[in-house]
Amino acid sequence: MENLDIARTLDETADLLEIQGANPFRIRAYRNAVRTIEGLTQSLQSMVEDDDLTELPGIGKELDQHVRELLQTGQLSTLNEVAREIPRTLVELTRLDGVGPKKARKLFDELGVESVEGLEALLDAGQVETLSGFGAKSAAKIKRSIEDHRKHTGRTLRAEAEPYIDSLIAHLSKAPGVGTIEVAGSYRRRKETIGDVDLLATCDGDSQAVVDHFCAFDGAVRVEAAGSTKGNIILRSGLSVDLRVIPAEAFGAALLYFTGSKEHNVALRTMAVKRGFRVNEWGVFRTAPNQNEDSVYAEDFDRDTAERVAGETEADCYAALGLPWIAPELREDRGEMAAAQQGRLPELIERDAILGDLHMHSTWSDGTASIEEMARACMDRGLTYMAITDHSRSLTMVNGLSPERVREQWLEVAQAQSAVGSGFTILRGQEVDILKDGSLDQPDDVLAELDVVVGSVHSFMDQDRDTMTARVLCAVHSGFVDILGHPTGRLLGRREPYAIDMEAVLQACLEHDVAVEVNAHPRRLDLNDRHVARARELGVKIAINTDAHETRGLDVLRFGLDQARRGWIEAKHVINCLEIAELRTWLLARRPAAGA
Ligand code: DGT
Ligand code: CA
Ligand code: CA
Ligand code: ZN
Repeated sequence: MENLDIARTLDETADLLEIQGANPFRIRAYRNAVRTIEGLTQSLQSMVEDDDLTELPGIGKELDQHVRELLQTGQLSTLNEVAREIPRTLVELTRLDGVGPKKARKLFDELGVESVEGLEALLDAGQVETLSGFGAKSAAKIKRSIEDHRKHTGRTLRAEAEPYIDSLIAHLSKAPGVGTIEVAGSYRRRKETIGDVDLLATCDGDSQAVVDHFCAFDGAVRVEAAGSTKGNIILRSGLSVDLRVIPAEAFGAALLYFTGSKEHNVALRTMAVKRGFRVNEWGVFRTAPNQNEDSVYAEDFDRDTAERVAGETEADCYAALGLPWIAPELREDRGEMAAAQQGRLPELIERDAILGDLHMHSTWSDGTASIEEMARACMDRGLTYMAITDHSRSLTMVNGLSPERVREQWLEVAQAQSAVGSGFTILRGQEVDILKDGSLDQPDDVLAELDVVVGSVHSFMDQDRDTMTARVLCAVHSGFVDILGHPTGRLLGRREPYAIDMEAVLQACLEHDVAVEVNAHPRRLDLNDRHVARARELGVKIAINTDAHETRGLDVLRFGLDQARRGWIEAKHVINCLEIAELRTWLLARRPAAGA
């Protein structure tokens, strides 16, 4: 079992225990262990013999036993026991917006609901709204979240696939005769979710041996296909992985083809045909000019007379067509072909360009680290500034800050600042709720004294489009909001974006010089790639923030960068690429004078 499979099993056990109503401390112990395991760089399998796992944070005797049992048997008896009382399918119910563990239990106990499908049937029959604690409104909400949920099943967050892919590549690199290995497909294009994984490899020997080695991956539960140059396996998580073994001289052409997107491939082929070339997964071919130009498919040209002009690397293939190499993030047929032809491809933002992080939480609200710990973790990651942005008072569930507590927090910010020294700057920020009516969840004097205000919607997300748009515009017009946080409120695979006129929001952000956030959390990643591209087109500033709730949460920055790159973003568009002095100048200039 991979670390991630162990973490997943323990997490599921915790979910079931929660539905069962077990002791919250016990549940938390499981969750802490999950967090620790997810953060390990070594495999538990390799640690279990020599190391005492209880020395790891969050792993006590019980969890140590669980990990050992899972590694030895692939099973967890505790999970099996709880599952006798609570069907495992109930966990899926708790993932629905509007159904927590308590409601799932109630639906199971009183109506015998065991699955999302079962729940849907009872919703349609009107049986849920009559249950105490539910009502028509909450039934309607659950109904909507079932629809949201449906749209996403089958796709995997790229961030969740990443560790599996890393171990697959490590495994594949030990195959006999294997050369270059690359991940193609949507994963390489850095899409937020992926349908399946497309691996490519070269080999200088027997390609069948490489496929066989691949199929023996111990994370595979099923081998779907194992041909001489192609294999497909299914991982425990359900993720499907394709492998294609490619001759080295065609690797670039194959990488280009299987990276896609399909739309980019079609655009590329169309252009190639016009210039007297054909492109397929084997290479770029020069063809006689008088061939049928109607079809862009490479199959219908005469292979014997065509001259193969490129194939070994992607750059060669593009160059043969007179184009610069196009970054995979741009390959969506959204103008990249024209930009490449005209020499105006963007200089996509890189990790090193990010100097600070302007959205994160501490123990003052729902974070797990102190302000100083967050600051030091940012410094470890090479940043030179940060804003601490805990929640505001209306979010009582997460201990949101009252005006009094905000002022108290500033004392601690000052202490943390002097502790870390002047080489790093801690800005006084806050994630201020945009309330139901569009007003902000702090009095003006507090807002005016904050260095950075991230304005976000966290409640009443089911408002209709006009109401929601007016609400957010009101906050943008207030003059106090510097950054519009996670602007659509979506949670990938869990919750759809709220209904909002993003064009109107972006226009207003432009007018009031408010930056929009690309929230780097892999489940959020809003703005999405198209909205990011539109913001760039309009000239709206972008912030790429982690929204970290623990020090490790700062590591998600790269997913935000990926999303920004998919929206053609360069460092010059991003406010947290500014040096602190420049950033301060921007913040001060747009802040209404304090007390005025
Ligand atoms: P996914 O897996 O749904 O997240 O998206 P992709 O883009 O990874 O799509 P996938 O796995 O079906 O195929 C990988 C790439 O292979 C795709 O981006 C383009 C190429 N490809 C696959 N099938 C076709 C096809 O029928 N026509 C063309 N032009 N390209 C294809
Ligand atoms: Ca794919
Ligand atoms: Ca595929
Ligand atoms: Zn938030």
